Amino acid sequence: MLNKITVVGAGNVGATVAQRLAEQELARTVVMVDVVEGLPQGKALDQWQSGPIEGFDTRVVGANDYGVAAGSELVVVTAGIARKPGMSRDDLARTNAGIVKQLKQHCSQAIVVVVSNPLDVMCWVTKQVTGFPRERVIGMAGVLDTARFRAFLADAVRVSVEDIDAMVLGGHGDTMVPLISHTTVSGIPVAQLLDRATLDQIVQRTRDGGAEIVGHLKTGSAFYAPSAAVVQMVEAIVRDKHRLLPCAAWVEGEYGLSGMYVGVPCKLARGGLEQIVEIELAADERAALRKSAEQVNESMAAVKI
Ligand code: 2OP
Repeated sequence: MLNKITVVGAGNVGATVAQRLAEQELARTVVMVDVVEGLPQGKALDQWQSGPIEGFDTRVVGANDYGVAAGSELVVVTAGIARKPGMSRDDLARTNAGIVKQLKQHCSQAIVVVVSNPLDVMCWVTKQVTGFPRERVIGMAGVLDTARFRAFLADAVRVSVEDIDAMVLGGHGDTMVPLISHTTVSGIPVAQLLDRATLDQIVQRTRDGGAEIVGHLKTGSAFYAPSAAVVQMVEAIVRDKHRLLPCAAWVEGEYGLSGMYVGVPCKLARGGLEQIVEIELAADERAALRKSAEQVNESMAAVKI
């Protein structure tokens, strides 16, 4: 276990991440930082008091400034402000950059897992502002998108979700790339079990996964699956598991792409991103990944920090 993990943001995603981290005892102390007075303190106290029932000794602490977060070995960034009418992308990036600056100052050695949207651009802002190497700035999206894909596939095939092995690459948005060619059900290629029309429907539902939930909640977005996805990545890092998971990583030539964050297969271990693993893709998947990366590039170009 680590000594200290900080979660920036005590909203639904942040607070659920903190609770899951504590339940898995991934750190001695989990710090939740949020600008709203009383919110992180109240939620942290409540979570800490669930320890005797859930059986964890992790201390959860809430704060409104980053002093308590000092020296964290790992930071999960869920905070950020949503774009409001009249706000430009630059306003958005600047405000989010302000959050990240605090991290650079107080947690200079931390591995940062970024969750805030727009995900791929926020990863880039974090890397730029902190100057941290790519090993220490990783984005969460692929694990979530893959979980949605696996859930829908398991439902269609009528098997356990545990039997579905899959990976979704690309940016976290409409252009994400579920890899049908590498999706198996207990080793059986999924195309042998589901017809093309069903697979296409599932791919589309995966792409719309976040929006489908916003459609139900109206004033909020998903947080149970996103927080589970973050904690799977954190666990891989803390326990040095060398897990191969789809994450947003800074590419330097892998898949023929450079200078952007995009979802690719990543090995996660104690140092953070250990390796981007290059695999053979079907021609349409490679083209889709390139298209997705172009879109991330356009979003990055539209932002000045
Ligand atoms: C999601 O996909 C909002 O990015 C979040 O649910």
